[in-house]
Amino acid sequence: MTQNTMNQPMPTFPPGFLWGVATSAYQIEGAATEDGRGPSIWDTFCRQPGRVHHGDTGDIACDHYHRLEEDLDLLADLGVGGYRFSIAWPRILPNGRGRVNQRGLDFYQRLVDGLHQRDIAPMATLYHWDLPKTLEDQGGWRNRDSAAWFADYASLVFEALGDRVPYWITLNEPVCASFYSYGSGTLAPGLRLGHDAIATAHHLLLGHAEAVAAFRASGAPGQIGITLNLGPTSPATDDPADVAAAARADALATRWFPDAVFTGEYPKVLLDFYRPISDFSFVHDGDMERIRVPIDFLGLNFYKSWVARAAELPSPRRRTATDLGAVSEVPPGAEVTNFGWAVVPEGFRDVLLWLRDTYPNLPPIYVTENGASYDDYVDPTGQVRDTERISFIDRYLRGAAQAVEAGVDLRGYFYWSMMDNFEWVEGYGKRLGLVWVDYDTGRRLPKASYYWYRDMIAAQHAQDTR
Ligand code: IFM
Repeated sequence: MTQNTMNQPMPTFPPGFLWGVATSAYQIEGAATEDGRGPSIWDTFCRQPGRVHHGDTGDIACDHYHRLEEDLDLLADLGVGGYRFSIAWPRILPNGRGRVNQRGLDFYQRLVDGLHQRDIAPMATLYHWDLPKTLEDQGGWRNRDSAAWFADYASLVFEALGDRVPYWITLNEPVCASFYSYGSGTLAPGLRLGHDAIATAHHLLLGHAEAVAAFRASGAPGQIGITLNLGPTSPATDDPADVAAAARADALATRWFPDAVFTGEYPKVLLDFYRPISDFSFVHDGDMERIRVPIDFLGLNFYKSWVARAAELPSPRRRTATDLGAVSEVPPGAEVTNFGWAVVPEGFRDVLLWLRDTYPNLPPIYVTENGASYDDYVDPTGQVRDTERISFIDRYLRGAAQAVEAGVDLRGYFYWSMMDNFEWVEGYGKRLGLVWVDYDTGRRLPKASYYWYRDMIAAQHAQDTR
């Protein structure tokens, strides 16, 4: 057993457990028009009035593009063994296809080399929501060709960095990049569609499968997986209408993507429910078999769970893919973060056990995101004492440790996020980082949680070498 600064015994994770932190390109890089980067759907979405809190954009973000060395040093001081970042497709291919922007590739070469110089393993995500605008103009993920566009881009990146990146993630949170981008329209490109939104989810998965195939063909030595965010949803009451509504909400928030990836099927409850709005003509012969391609690990993003109750349903003609006749709420009595998300450390344990028990062919798991937003501030002594975040991480790690103890093959944990950043529609209004960012000056200030996490990792490593 190791001690953490909360002075309670923290369970020891298995030797070699990969401790890390995560970020994504659009959320931290800035330099939106520099060195040949093309526009993405987020550049245009942010400029649509009313879409993003305060009208914020990722134009400058954390200015990571110019502060790369400083940020790499912060990672080294933190003592992490892994760093998860994403590659901006429009930096590499400004038009999504065709002309390659070498200066974009150079940036990621510097990042990957800088990580290796500091003994930090790179974990690269190929798609964290920043689709090149030119591709959206051609239908984006609604267009079945998007799978091939993505695989071509992925192949190019494998060629440039495949020898130096041990962990690859094809997609980050495809439920957000499809259902919440083309269905509810809360994320870029902000469309509210039915059948076509379900098709985007399918095309993203086809893109994933083609990228995995391209990776295997490239002969690169690393491992490849997909990152899924799961939001387990149970019924708010035992009223049959609430039970049915929760089953639909859970099928979307928890099962749609892992069922497809590990069983080659979509959940029947949603296939039946979607019939009035979709004939599923976008699923071609052989697609599901391709989507079930074996992967080396599952990336799990876990934050919260829900309870759901039945809600009114628009007529099929007006229905989007996220109109499920269900409303999801915070479980009664649950503590919440300042995002209003339930704090459910036991839910973390349960989702890990559920994955293990549901999918017999489940590969090892890396938690690729977990974190919390609180009302952080720099106090008069110049420090950010984010004790709530420390308590959050501490409790979630104990939940994860229980799952490991019960036999779940969990190989690593990446806190989201390394630093405060552009939180999508919340703009800069929500802070989840271990490092405070002063957005006026770009100055970085490690929070108390950064030092806590550093000490916890050091204590775990001390156990490893005992
Ligand atoms: O900031 C996001 C990240 O981009 C995807 N997962 C959830 C995080 C917190 O909302």
